[in-house]
Amino acid sequence: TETATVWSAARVADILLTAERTRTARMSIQAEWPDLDLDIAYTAQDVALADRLSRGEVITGVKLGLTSRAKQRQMGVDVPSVAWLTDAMVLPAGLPVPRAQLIHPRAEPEIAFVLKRPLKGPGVTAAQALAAVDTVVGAIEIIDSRYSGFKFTLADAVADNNSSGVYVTGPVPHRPADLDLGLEACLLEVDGHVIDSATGAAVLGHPAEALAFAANTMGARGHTLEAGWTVLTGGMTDAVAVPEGARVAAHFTSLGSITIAGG
Ligand code: OOG
Ligand code: MG
Repeated sequence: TETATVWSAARVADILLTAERTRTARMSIQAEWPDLDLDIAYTAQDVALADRLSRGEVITGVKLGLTSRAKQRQMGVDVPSVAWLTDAMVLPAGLPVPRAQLIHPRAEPEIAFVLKRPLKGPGVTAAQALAAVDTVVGAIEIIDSRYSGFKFTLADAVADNNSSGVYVTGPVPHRPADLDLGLEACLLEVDGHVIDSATGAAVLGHPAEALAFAANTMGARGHTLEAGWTVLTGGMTDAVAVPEGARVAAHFTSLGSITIAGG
């Protein structure tokens, strides 16, 4: 006789952390457990975070998911989401993609904020969010879904910490007041060929809207975005697969250039 599977947020977290550790992609969890909703998914995210912290990792910030039309179209999900960043996800500038840790890495250029003051929603506006920013930097995020073929629902992706992999931040910090972030452009290159481009306005109209969304969504769950944290505001363009031996670069108008070897 078959025992019915007992699903819970803790079980979802355990499945996805095991998939991450063993570099084994799996099918959508929501396909197996239709009751997996956004609430449970965010709880699974927090359970997984507690596990990461128990292994000695330290929170470095948060990352937005699916904040641009490009990403929403690519993934077939049109609702933004937020997830955790820890120091284990920091890729120091100049190092290659840590391919041995990842399943199927994809790169995406992002605009990132470093906070000088805590931010806690609900009710945080984009202007209030921007006033809490110390510096703006360019970033490349290397995402890595635990779902085969990056096929997932919104709840699946949230439970999977928004496909977190590693991230590298750029070399030219600016004060937010010195830039028009809606107009800050980025060229995405693979092996020297421009394959996509976007400006900051691709991110919810302005990256500060993504920061406000993060503060409000985390705030609804009782979490504060802390001073010193980095906030990745979400991929500006489609994410691109990072072939072995390739070189991916993001060139920003004011925020400098970041190059990552595919490993
Ligand atoms: C979900 C995570 C998305 C972003 O910047 O949109 C994300 C995915 O596309 O796998 O990090
Ligand atoms: Mg991203």
